Amino acid sequence: MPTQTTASKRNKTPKSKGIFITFEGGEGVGKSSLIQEVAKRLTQEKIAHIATGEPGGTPRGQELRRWLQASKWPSVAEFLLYSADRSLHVEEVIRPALAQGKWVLCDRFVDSSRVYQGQAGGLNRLFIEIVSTQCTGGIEPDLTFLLDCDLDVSMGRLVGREVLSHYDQAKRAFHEKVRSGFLALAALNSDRIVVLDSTAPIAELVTQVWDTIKERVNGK
Ligand code: ATM
Repeated sequence: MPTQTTASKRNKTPKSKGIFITFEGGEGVGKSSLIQEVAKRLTQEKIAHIATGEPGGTPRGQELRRWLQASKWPSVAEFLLYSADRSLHVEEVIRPALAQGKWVLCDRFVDSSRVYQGQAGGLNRLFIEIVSTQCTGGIEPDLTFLLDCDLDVSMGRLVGREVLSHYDQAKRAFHEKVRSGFLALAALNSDRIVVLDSTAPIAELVTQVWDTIKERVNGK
């Protein structure tokens, strides 16, 4: 079963001034386009923010991203590389931005490890939670948008990309596990994770994101 992040657990997160919003989902679901559009909206609203993502949110993280994509890693080593990337990202980018009162829009975070390495990859869940807590120092997203999409659509989008990673080439069964893993995680964390139909027009998705932000993080 996916790990549940309860509201009470999140309340123990050290208080930060900014708002931390993550975007999750399988590959080819359109996370980066949505993040760009939400960032534009924040700029219009004169809200200080950054858009970042994992793996590769720091210069050394970019190196780790190259390693991760260059070959297939044993599952524990792979998870530890994602974790090293996350630890650098939190310390060098996310925590400082939140402390300055900026909103952080982040393409993937711990939920990706929970699903790709845990649900789909079979890595021990407790191990993932313990290492991830050390890497994040307890920082957790205030809100997460899960872009969900039928596999035929998302895998069709991937075909248009120039370089296919080893993940892209993996069997459809793996992508099915990823999709169902994310949906299960969302069902267990409905106070934090909002599921969006990624086939909806982008303008509609931005409106949904904006309405949810106003409703859920209002008054933080
Ligand atoms: P993007 O294509 O969203 O940049 O993600 C790169 C890959 O990293 C993605 N591959 N696929 N499919 C998911 C994978 N990933 C993990 O497996 N675990 C993690 O913790 C993170 C952050 C990413």
